[in-house]
Amino acid sequence: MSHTSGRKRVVAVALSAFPLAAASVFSPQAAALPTADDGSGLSGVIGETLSLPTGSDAGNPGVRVPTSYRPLHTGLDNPRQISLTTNGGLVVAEAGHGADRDDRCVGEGGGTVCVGFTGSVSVYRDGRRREVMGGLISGAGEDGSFAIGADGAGRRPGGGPYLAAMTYAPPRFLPPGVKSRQLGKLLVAQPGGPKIVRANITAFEKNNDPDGEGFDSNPYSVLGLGNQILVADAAGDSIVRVKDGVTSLWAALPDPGPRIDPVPTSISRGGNGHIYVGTLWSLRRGKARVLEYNRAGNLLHQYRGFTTIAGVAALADGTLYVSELFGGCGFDQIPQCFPGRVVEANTGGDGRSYMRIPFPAGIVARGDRVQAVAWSVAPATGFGGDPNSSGAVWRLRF
Ligand SMILES: [Ca+2]
Ligand SMILES: [Ca+2]
Repeated sequence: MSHTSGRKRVVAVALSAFPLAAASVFSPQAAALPTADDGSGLSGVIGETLSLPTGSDAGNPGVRVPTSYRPLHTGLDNPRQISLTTNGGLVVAEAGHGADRDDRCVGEGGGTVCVGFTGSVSVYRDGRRREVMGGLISGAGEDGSFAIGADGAGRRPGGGPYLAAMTYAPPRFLPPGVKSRQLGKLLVAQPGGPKIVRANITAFEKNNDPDGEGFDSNPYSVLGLGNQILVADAAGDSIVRVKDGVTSLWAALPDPGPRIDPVPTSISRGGNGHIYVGTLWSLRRGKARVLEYNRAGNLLHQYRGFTTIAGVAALADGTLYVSELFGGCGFDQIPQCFPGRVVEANTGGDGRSYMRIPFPAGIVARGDRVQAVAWSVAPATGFGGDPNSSGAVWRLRF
């Protein structure tokens, strides 16, 4: 495979694997995903991404290019959401690397998706990894990149079982022999214990369709609170509440109009107790927003001017740390520069600063101690097979 076609495949899989409202690797559209050479189907979206401006870093007033990062944990399999526990643990969702067997692959060329049970939820404490949920369904490209599956993970502040938000795919798009009972669900488990379905998030979307645009579901991020659990349905454009065994709508995201979807990829609790939601905003550069809600689900503020948000952390003093999955460099600059950056902003609207981080996702902050996922679309074996670019958690210093 030539370098060029390899790069196109990366783009195609990237766009199919992330929760665009109408495209995921498991979706009917993706089953017919073009190889990016035939000029049809998703190529319009692909073209939009490839033509993203490359000098956009200079567009932020007050830019300073901050300082340093240090890998804390490497060798992770498509790490996504991370969250802190009250006793200092870091919960990490790993979407896995797809299948370990060739007969678990469907599709052809750049649209090939391999499905297995390689996803997990782990807790890191004092540098040690402890898996608390394993055997989670995972779909990925043949090389294990751009997986989806266990995209969200966390724990309620009082402890209790760990939480996993599982992506959705129609069962008919799974390879023969692959069971689908985890898909679209909120799973809970005690360490070493059985995985239990706590709620069917996708069924809520199917039955209620909060955005009125038809059924499309991809549970992608989870937040455990004292008396409720919130799940962001990235394709449903909603935040679903699970409380006392009942699933209900916590918030429908603002509707930006036809042809654009908010796509909530991330949800976290800020230092002020409010809830912050990060959005992909249909991959529109500079258009993505952070939404701030009170605990009842009322929208308080919107912070604009971001690109493809995949993680958000908010400090009590108004500092925001925002992961921009495809911010900064474009796909056409790989391998000289990889897409992705983490932005330090604040709710007062003053200057922003940024750090180039390849494909960042989950992010947490306590004081000035910022930890973010890097290489979130890479398997443990590394992006493009380079072990230096395995999924990781980095410590950032702004
Ligand atoms: Ca819908
Ligand atoms: Ca929508």
